Amino acid sequence: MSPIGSHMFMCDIRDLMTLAEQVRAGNVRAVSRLISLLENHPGAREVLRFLNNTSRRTTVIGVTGYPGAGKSTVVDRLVSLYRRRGLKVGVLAVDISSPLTGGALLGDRIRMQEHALDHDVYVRSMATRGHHGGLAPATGDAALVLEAAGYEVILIETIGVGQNEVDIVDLAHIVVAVVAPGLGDEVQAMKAGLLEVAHIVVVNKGDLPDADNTLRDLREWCPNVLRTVATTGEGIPELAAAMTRYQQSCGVGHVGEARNR
Ligand SMILES: Nc1nc2c(ncn2[C@@H]2O[C@H](COP(=O)(O)OP(=O)(O)OP(=O)(O)O)[C@@H](O)[C@H]2O)c(=O)[nH]1
Ligand SMILES: [Mg+2]
Repeated sequence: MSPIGSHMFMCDIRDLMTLAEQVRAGNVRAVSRLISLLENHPGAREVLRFLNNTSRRTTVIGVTGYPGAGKSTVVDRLVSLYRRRGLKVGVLAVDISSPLTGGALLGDRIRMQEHALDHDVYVRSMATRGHHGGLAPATGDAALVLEAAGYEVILIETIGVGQNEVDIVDLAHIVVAVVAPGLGDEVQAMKAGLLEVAHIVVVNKGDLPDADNTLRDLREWCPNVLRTVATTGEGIPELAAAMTRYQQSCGVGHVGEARNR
């Protein structure tokens, strides 16, 4: 057996295989343990080949946009919607570890408490640790772990700042950009970067007076623009439907369709 890792961490390949097996059985503790392992010890990536992800049909949805646009609120609503359809949902919230979002994580946790007792919802925040591209280094690996554990929809919340937002495209089947009305210059900057990679653009906070202008403005740039009011849930079923349509048109799996169990 080949031990991997540093002196701080030794893990027998047999232990990793056992852990992978527990993950595949849907064991939540094993999921958390393995993600932590992957975050802290790149050597543990060897485990990924034991996850046998080949036959799964997981949909990975990236939700990105400026701080405060309402990403977490949109994600929370989508979690509820997919749960009502009987799907297991994983959420990876990438924390940019910046003063900008200082209090946001706590807010996310409080909101997500509604799902805390639901065994079919897994929520985890991940730190970017200075990694560029708006994702934490192990986000992709964490998504693979959740997929192996049988999560059918994985929502990745990440901050998009202009041109930095490229990694999410490699990771997610669908990228949703969340924009709030009245951002002005920020929306202009997003057009150059984020909106180019987004498959669907959501103008959230559709209850604000400036929402119509922002919608009109963005529709000149992007065919797939929707309005949501995430705080009330307005527009969320339409967003889910738009994602399903997008996936069907691309022939990549089925987003959030209820399955016969
Ligand atoms: N008026 C209004 N407020 C909203 C709406 N959606 C979210 N908010 C509020 O906007 C604030 C930010 O929402 P979040 O969901 O935390 O936004 P976020 O994009 O995840 O923020 P960060 O993670 O900090 O980047 C919260 O106070 C929400 O209650 C909406 O549709 N209308
Ligand atoms: Mg958030």
